[in-house]
Amino acid sequence: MALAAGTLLTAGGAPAAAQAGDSVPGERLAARRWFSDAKFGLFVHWGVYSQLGAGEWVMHNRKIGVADYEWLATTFNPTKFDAAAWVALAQRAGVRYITITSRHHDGFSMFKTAQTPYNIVDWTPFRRDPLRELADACHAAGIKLFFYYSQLDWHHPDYWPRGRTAWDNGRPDRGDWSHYVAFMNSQLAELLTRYGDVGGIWFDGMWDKPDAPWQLDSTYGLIHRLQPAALVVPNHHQRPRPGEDVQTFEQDLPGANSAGFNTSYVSGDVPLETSLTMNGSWGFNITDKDFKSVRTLVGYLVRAAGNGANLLLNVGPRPDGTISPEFTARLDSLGAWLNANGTAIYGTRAGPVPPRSWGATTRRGDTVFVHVLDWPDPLLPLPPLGARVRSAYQLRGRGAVPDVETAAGVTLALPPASADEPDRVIVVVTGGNAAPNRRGR
Ligand code: JFZ
Repeated sequence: MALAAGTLLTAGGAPAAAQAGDSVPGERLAARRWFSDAKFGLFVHWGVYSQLGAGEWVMHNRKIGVADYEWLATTFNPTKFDAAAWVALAQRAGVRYITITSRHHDGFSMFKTAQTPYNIVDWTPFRRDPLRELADACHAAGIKLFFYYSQLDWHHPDYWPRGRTAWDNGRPDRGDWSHYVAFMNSQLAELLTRYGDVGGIWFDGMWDKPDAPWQLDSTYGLIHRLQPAALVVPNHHQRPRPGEDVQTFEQDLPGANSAGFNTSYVSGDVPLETSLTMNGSWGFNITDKDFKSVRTLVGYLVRAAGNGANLLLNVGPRPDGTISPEFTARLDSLGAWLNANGTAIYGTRAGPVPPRSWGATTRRGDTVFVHVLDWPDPLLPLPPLGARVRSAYQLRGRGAVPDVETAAGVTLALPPASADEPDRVIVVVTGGNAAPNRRGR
């Protein structure tokens, strides 16, 4: 049946049922499918705050006044910044997209903007636009670039009335909120018209003034008009709203709410993402050496995928533009693991068995990937997989994995665990599409 031009399609390609207030054009549905296939992204928190080596909230935490922070910004000069080197690292790591802070809560723009001289090109001796250089390198490498954009602003005088994180930092006790919203929309228009194809905008900071008139419809409409395939990724820790394309969970697997500030609600309609620090800091923190092991990071990547979610893993580059060896070593190790096991991650969806203490499952069509992260027994009992098992084998080495299947499920005889393998991946070929788990998409 020929579909009328402009028919809205579901993620599976069928005509989309009308969703109240949120009809999604086919090109954005395709972008959502791409996002769900991508599975692994690199988060980059980098800005003037990196100079103090105490994380990206240092302006707030140390109550630095606007005038003093503006002086600090005049000294920012990341002369060793090399976009090609960052992208090469991202490629080695196996990430499919990069999300970088274009403007964090400190209000300093890490890109050339006509809306304010308070930007890296006009305000600092660096004079270059690192986002321009990174966009060019990403496009050349086939890596999508997303821009983190903070709605919260500790610098702009029109961010008034102040929000939850306000302190007396020298701004006037007045301002025009509509001017601030127009300022944000003008900057977003610059990011969406001057840097080529943009994967999307990763919003953050609405939580500072949750009841403010953010005029999201006009902002989201602007984004989708300028780049129809650009995704809106809001870090508001709430249920997705019309116009939003991804539900992202900060420092959490979907629904876990272990961080205490995410919603436990998990959308069944939009792609999912977990954002995660490698240590305990988003921005460069010179004393934070509490880095997660590669085994733990592989576990997060696997458990995110088992929830049908991406992992957006963070680095906080140093003020000179280099990335610390603790970050680069882990990214290289993750890339090596993905070189050997990536087929069980990329392009998959949540498997028929929701994540368990022992691990998780992912699926692609008739194939179920059983990720055994932590299981001491030689036998692993699984519930029914939604289709009969035709064969089972180890992803690495292709060695057969004996299985016994009954109406109660299938038991796998596992290969022995090894210290250097964080995830024993068992490929289970079934006789028909493996039914998704409660959140399969
Ligand atoms: C936010 C930012 O504040 C942070 O700097 C980083 O960019 C992260 C990815 O996103 O983190 C938050 C935001 C709000 C809360 C906690 C962490 N909150 O409301 O508890």
